[in-house]
Amino acid sequence: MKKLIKGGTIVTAADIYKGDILIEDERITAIGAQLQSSDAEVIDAEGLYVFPGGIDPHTHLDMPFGGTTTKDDFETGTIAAAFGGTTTVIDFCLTSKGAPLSDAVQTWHAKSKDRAVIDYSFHLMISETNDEVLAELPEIIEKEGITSLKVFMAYKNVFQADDGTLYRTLLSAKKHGALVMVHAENGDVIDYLITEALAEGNTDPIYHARTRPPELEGEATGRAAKLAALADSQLYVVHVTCEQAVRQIAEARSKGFRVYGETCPQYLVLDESYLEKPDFEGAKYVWSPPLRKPENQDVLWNALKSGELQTVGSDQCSFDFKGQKELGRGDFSKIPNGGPTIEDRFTILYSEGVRKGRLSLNQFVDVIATQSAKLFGLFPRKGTIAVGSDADLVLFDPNAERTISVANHHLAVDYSAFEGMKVTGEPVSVLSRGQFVIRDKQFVGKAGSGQYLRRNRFAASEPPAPESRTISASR
Ligand code: DUC
Ligand code: ZN
Ligand code: ZN
Ligand code: ZN
Repeated sequence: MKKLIKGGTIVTAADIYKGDILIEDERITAIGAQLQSSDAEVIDAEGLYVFPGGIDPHTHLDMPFGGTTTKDDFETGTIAAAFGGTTTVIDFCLTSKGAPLSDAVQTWHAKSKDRAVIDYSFHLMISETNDEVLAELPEIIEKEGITSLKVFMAYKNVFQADDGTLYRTLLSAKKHGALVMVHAENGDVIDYLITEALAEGNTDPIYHARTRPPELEGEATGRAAKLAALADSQLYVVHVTCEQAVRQIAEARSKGFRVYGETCPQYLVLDESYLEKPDFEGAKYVWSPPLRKPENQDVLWNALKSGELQTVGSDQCSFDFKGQKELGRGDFSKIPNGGPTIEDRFTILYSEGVRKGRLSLNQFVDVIATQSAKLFGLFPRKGTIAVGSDADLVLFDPNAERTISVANHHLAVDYSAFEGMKVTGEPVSVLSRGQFVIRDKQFVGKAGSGQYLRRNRFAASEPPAPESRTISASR
């Protein structure tokens, strides 16, 4: 069955225009003014924006962490994502030392296959670079289309890899066309600060932030950027929270290095003071890196606007307050890190970004979809509205007003990180490959209808302007 979306205002990262979109099967087959089709279902989009479906480059669904597992899985998580205007998620596949990478990938396929309601892909965590791993990697990149690798510079004795592992991953990624992602915090020093805080009896959630100061994010970001430059490879820094880290990324880019950065909605609109909420409620706001002082928010918005940061990921990683976050009562280091953000990423960026004049409509589409499609090998199939692209579309009412709350969200988790926040703009209908997943604000999709996406190899579509490609000794 064909569909004809009529009368909407089509917005891509480059254009804004009124037009009709014809969909046949899974793809867009025509875009134009006053399109006609005798055998298409007509969908009225008058008064609505038509955006490309959001791409969330950073989720943790059904992920074991800190002795428990995220409350939301590939079914509840992708349903909530769809309600929020996201049609593609790229989740982090965790690996275990000593086990084949392919085992981990199969585990992630099993978690997602019959559950996801929108399309999805995986990044692959690298925690060691011995001969077995380096031998298996090219095959995984080729066969699974997993063209992004994640290295943790923090979480000592859990996920943390050393600099040698990061460097060898960067070299291998360059050779095989992958993008290396880093969680950039100095895990060794954080480990010391946590031990010291607990020994002094400082056990409340606020000490999560005090033991992970922004200097240690800036330091690790700069270190990773310099290793990427030395390896002549490419680097993507996930969840950038602070000025110190933005500065390191901007400096590397100004020298022409392929260094990219992501921030998350929570760092744009929440701050460190949330960790001081009474009755242990601060635990709801424990992310790593932590929420920062409010002055960092302007730095992050400005970096999105200037293009120093390219993307916004949710870092969706939800744990119930009851029974899960509570594991850290009396010891902040045992609070599972992460929060529910997948459903609100798109609307918060529109409401706080576009409506408040911090981003143009085109910039909004760029950071919410297009840049992730380009960096992670999905463009132009995903991330834009063009003939031949997948019909992943969001029909968006720019004037709808709503209050974010656990009472109306679609996740399984028992709280909202943005409880009480008033937002303007809401997805009305969402299509994934030509099929409605959300129609008139109702879920009409099906578990298992999301497809696994094999992605193209990394290709720097717009390398930063090379000013000078020498590595400076200073940090
Ligand atoms: N940060 C979080 O907040 N959650 C899980 C992983 C991470 O790095
Ligand atoms: Zn992380
Ligand atoms: Zn994460
Ligand atoms: Zn997370």
